[in-house]
Amino acid sequence: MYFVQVEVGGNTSIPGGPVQFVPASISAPKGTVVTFRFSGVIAGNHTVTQSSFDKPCQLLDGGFDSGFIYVPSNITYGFPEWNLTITDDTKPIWYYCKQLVHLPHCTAAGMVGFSYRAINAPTSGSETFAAFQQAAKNSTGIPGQQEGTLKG
Ligand SMILES: [Cu+2]
Repeated sequence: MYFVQVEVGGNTSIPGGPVQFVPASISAPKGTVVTFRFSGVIAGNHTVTQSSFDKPCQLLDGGFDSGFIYVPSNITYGFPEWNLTITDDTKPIWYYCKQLVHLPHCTAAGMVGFSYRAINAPTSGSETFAAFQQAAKNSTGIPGQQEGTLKG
C-alpha cells in the first residue's frame, strides 16, 4: 500500500501562494491512501471536491467531497486530515476546492489538483495539470459554495 500526503493551502512564501494543493499533481496507483492535510495559512477552510477535466470547478456526479474542513487560527500542530483511498486508477482523478471566501479558490486562484496512476503524471498532451488549472481559471458562472472565513 502506498501513502501520499497533500498539503491543503500553501503560504505566501512559496510559488502559487496560500490557495493551492501542494503538490498539485500526485501519482497514486489503486490502493493508495492519499492524506490531505489542511496545513496552509490559518485560519483556513478548504475542501477536496472531485470534478472532471471538462468542468474543473463543479462537483462530479457521484464524486467525492470532503466538505469544508475548518482549521482554527490558533493551532500549530494536529492539523485536520482527510483521507482518500484510490479505488479506481484507470483514469486521472481531478479535484478542486469549492471555497468562495475571500475569493473563489478554484476559478480565481486555480486551486485544483489531480491524481494519476503512473509514476509520472503527463506533462504533455491535452490532459495535463497545467491545462486543467487553466481551464479552472477560465471557468465562469460557477455556483460554488461559500462557508466560513479564510485568512490570507
Ligand atoms: Cu480552498
